[in-house]
Amino acid sequence: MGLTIAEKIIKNHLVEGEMIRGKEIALKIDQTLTQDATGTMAYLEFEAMGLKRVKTERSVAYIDHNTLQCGFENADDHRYIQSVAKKHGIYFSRPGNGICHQVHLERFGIPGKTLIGSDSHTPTGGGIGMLAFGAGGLDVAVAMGGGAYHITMPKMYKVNLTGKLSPFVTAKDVSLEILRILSVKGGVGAIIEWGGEGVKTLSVPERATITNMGTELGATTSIFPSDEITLEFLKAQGREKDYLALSSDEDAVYDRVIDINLSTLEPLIACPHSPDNVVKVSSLKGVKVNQVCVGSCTNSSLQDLLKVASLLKGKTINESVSMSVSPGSKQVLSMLSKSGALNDIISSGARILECACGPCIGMGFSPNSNGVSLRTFNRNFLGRSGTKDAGVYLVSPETAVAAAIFGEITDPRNLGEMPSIVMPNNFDIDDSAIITPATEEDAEKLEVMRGPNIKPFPTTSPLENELNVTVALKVGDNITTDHIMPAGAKILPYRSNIPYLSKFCFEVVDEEFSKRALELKSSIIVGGENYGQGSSREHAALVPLYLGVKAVIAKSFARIHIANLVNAGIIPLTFENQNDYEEILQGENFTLVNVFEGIKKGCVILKNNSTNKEYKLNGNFTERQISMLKAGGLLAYTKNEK
Ligand code: MIC
Ligand code: SF4
Repeated sequence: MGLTIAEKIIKNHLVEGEMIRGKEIALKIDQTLTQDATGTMAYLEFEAMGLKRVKTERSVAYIDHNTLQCGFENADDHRYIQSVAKKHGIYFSRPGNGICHQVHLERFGIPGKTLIGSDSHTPTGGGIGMLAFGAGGLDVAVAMGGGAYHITMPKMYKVNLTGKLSPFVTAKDVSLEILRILSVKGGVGAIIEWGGEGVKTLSVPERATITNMGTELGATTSIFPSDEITLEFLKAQGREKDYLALSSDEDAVYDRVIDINLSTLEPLIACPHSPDNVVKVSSLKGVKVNQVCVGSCTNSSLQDLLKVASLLKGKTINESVSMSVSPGSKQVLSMLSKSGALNDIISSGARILECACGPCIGMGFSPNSNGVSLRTFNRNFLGRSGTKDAGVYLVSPETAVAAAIFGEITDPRNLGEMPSIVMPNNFDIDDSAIITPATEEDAEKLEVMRGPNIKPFPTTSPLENELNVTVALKVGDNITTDHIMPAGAKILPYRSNIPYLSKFCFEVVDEEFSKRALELKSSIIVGGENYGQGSSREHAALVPLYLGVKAVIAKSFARIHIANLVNAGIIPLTFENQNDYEEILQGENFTLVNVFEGIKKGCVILKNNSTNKEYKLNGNFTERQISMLKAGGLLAYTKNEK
């Protein structure tokens, strides 16, 4: 039987298990990346494991999320990450060098290698044929220490592309189209492989836009073949030696095949508050726009920004719109500057922000009250922009420019002729903002610098067999990690301070939750479908752990979040009978009965302490996960194993 691209890479990296869909496998990880909002915790965890040096082929620590520095907190965390990286063999990408996924694609990604990153958009690397996964910080810490990465062997979906994109229709519209077809949970448990003759019409940055947004489908990862277009990209980055051709076998077996004809696609837009709320741009014609943001790891490549610059050239942004442009990397910004394109953007009245995540994670540039913001980003979850009543729409750079010029949602095809963009044969290569680690010998003498914002990791205790718990919160479907543990400029600086962060847990859903959970001491959360979708932030598990949450019971879970819960020692369980969701109410008191046997058998009993009614909850745990849960999480388990 032939293999898919992903199966070929998995086969080469398999250290445990068999490639049987639905079974647990363990993979050797070649590369890791972290960003600063999850990195501080990941490196604290790495240090707690007591290892001297990373054992990967390449590990890189990026600073791109927390760059506002409205106090000592972020600066201290950056200094901590820089010093810990230098000591332990990790490359350090300085603030200003760019967004982790963009820089990693440019400078480090290698076709056929495995990568895990403490950021859910790590699958961006699939744009050059890497098998790249988003993961919790603890999983990344373990991989840095040479440990394997455990996942459930995914199903394989293929998206078969035919035709060619028309002018003003872009890779972003392809991402939105697949979200329209599959929804935010349609990719759960699957790797999405992009193939078909249409693939040859897409550049590496365009492919990376698509693999980046595959995260919003809930997919395990997304991947493109590695072909002559990949080679061209690597050559332009001075890295042709990293090239490896990769394609699926003719007789590879896919669980589902989806056809998309690029020629018939139209400009699309995702409406508030979910990336799969997709309609045609033309159907929203005339909606007044207050803000336009171009950037993020989805759409900040040189190709994207050259298009933006050429469309803005000689034009002035509508007076009702405030526009920002955040280049994805220093390479992008300096090439825009040298080519003169930067001037076209500045002259139009757009504000240039630094090469970082910025508005995408609510780090400044929040919209006005009730504002309409069009963003080239990947997520428009409620409150993520920093303005709870704003309406955030996700669009392509072309649609963003059209709105900026006309002041209302406009089909970008109204902009006239699409100027042709000439991509340079060679990118500017300047790695001076990437600091290399110290040699093993020099590292001995180096001190790791910690600031007062770094608080200890929440203490975990071994699991108890009988748990008296109260439902601290009941929520509906598609709860995101932005609901559970919001980000934004006011809270992000405290990612290494769990007690402080805990005050904001579920704030957008229920302001009293944090106080209530802390008082209860031992609680559970009840959720609907796709609980924990979105980011990889393990804080969405560590904070509930700190607040005394012992288990989360949901109709279904998102992949990275369920792993983070187990890593934190919180038991994720699903309803055997989905109707039980209706019966279990907030405030009720229950007992989780005979938990040890339950998690082993895959069926835990939840008994209502007033009515004595029993509910069956499922949890399909591997031996390793059972040991982790019993130990009180992955860190305790890893220490016990030593
Ligand atoms: C995001 O886009 O939500 C983030 C911020 O990059 C997160 C990581 C984090 O919360 O630090 C992600 O995607 O994993
Ligand atoms: Fe940064 Fe936004 Fe990308 Fe997350 S999605 S890594 S916040 S740019």
